[in-house]
Amino acid sequence: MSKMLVLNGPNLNLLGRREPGVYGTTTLQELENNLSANAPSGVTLEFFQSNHEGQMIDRIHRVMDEPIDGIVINPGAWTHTSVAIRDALSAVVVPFVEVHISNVHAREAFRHHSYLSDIALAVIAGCGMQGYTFALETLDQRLKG
Ligand code: CA2
Repeated sequence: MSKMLVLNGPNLNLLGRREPGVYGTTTLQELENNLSANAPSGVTLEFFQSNHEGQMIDRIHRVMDEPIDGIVINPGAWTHTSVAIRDALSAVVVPFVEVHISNVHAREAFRHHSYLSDIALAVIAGCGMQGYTFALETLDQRLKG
């Protein structure tokens, strides 16, 4: 049995309600329901979304005192701005996969740099909601050795 934490950063609470051409029509709640229903065998999931950087950092820190085996994070715009989120993920020493719904490399230049990618187990971009599933499978495989 393993437990994974799925984190979503700022504005991702708007999924399915704005910009369907970029982010699709699935809401965050639907995404979380789908992931729970189709999680890899033996894997339980917990979800957290915040628009507040400090709240996200606090949530990441709590992983140090919890039986969390892996993190999937779509850091949203913090990807391109936040040394603080990087430092938090670095501190907890739990493997994480960085997910982007859109192909950030096919978008504006400011989305091409990530403060997280070089310390991530893997980076997935442009696969839509399926990217979260790929991330969970990647973590599951890694944890099984
Ligand atoms: O492609 C991704 O998943 C992003 O992480 C999404 C971020 C963006 O800043 C990154 O560059 C790439 C933005 C999330 C905004 O989410 C919305 C969802 C629906 C409607 C409006 C925004």
